[in-house]
This record gives sequence, C-alpha cells and structure tokens, in this order.
Amino acid sequence: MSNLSAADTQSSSGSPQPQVLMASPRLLLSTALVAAAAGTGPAAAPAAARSALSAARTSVAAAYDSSCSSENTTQPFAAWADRADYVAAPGGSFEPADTRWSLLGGATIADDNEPWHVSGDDTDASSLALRPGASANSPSFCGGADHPTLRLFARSANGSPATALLTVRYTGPGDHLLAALPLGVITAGKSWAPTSTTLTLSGLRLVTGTKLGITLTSLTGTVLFDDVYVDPYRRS
Ligand SMILES: [Ca+2]
Repeated sequence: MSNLSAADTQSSSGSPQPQVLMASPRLLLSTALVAAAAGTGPAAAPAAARSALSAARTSVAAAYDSSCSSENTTQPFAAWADRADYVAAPGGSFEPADTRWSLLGGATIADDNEPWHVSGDDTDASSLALRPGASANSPSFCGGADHPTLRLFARSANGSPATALLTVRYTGPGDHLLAALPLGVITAGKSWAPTSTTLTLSGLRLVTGTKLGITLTSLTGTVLFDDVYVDPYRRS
C-alpha cells in the first residue's frame, strides 16, 4: 500500500503500542468513492454490490439499524489515556464458545488472553492467532456516522515484530457487501498492547452502508488479536 503514514505508537503510560500504518483519510475516501461509483479498482464492488449500493442510497435513512443506538458502551482503553466510549465488536473477545468470526487459512483460537481483561470478564482466556497468510472475518456490526473508529489488542506470538493487514468491509441492508477497503497494517510487538485508533471511514453512510465488518490478515509472523472495540463517539 502506498501513501501510508505512521500513526501514534506510544501510550501515555510509556508502553509501546502495536503500530498501525494508515492510509490517509483523503486517499481512502477517494478510493471508496471511485470504487463505489465506478465499480473499479481494488475496492471495487461487483455488480450485485453496486445494485445494493444504489438501494442503500435511496433508503439509507430508513435502513439504518435503530438497534445500534442501544448498545452498551465501556471505556476499555482508559488505562491508556483513551476515555472514549466503545462498543465491543461481536465475537471480538475470541473465546472458543463464540464462533461468529470466520477463521480462514489456518487461523486458530489460542490459549492466550490480553492480560488486562478489559471486557470485564476475568474468565476470558483466548485470542485469535493468525499465522502468515491466515485471516479472520468478523460478522457485520453497527457502522454509519456513529462508529468512526476501532481499536483492538495485538501481540506477536514469536517475539519478533509481526504484521497484519486490517481491512474494513461496508455492508448495506441484508448484509450485502458494498465495498472492502484496506485501512492499514498493524505491527505487533512481543507484548500485548492496544493498537492505535483506526478510522473506519464509516461516517459516509451513503457510500459505506449501514453496517461494517473487519478482516484481519497476517502478513509476516504469527499475530495474536483480542478484544476488538468500536468507538461510537458517545462520551459520558
Ligand atoms: Ca479473549
């Protein structure tokens, strides 16, 4: 990916955070607009998706899922000077009983939880393990203007830095895929740490639909992920 810039990599407490290299919002926005309008390029929407996009454009106000407004929020990153209110992504704690994520290419569930148990459940004991080339797709969750950022925890399983690609998938009514857009590369260190905040660009609801999902794909090394959260920009 070109035109990438380094995001924040250091928490206020001094502990290193997994680095996320993010494409500039202007570049990503341009890519999404071009792909959605023309159906070309890496984020191209197939014909069926373009049809769904057209439907979303004409009925987006009615289509927005009203259940999104009643989600429970917490402040899982408060220890890292981030007091935003977040919503847990479905299945994002990667406990074995929850199978809502699709595991592909050798992705597995590992016996290793982020040590802070930010979900509030001290029995959580598992995370997502992605060896090189493996990936995992989340289910769709609330997107739109109220969910502009996401954040999660990551570490390298082998001690040396490992990298993974973070892709967002925008969906409309009926979970039709409208477009997929690479948001950046996460570089994970040997210790668990929250990633830097990543924009989902879901504020452009007319383009990006009413819900979104993410795909994590390991590029180098084996990466562990845990506790995926979306920031609805509601402040207590
Ligand atoms: Ca977990």
